[in-house]
Amino acid sequence: MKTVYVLNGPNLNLLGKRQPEIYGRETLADVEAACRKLTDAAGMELRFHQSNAEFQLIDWIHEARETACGIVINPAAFTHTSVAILDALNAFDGLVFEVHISNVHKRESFRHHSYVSLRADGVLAGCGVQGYELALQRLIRLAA
Ligand code: DHK
Repeated sequence: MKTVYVLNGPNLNLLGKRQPEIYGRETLADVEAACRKLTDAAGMELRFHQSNAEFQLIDWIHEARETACGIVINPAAFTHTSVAILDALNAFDGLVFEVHISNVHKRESFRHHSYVSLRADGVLAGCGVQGYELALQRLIRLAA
């Protein structure tokens, strides 16, 4: 059975409560349920995680090296700062899709640059939490 990781960075544990005018009212549990529907239907295993700690996200990416065919990642604020997450993703051989709930290009200029985009096979921004499903659908199609 193929395994897929969906990783979420800092503050996404507050999804649904934090700035709903930007990030919407759906929770991370709603996102996980939607992702699980897709991986179940594809006969894949889903490992869905969130952390506020950079090292934890890196450790999950390292774990994925051994086990997974792809990673969907919303690195949240680490998108714009973390060379360490980019380096970890560069050490991963499978598919990588980067998701942003909001359209980061419509927001402050410090959100326009992404280290992770240097590695990502695809980037989804501004599709709300549906971006996770769109990314996962693409990953599943490519990995099948
Ligand atoms: C989420 C965050 O927490 C921000 O730091 C990013 C991203 C955008 C999102 O749109 O999902 O800048």
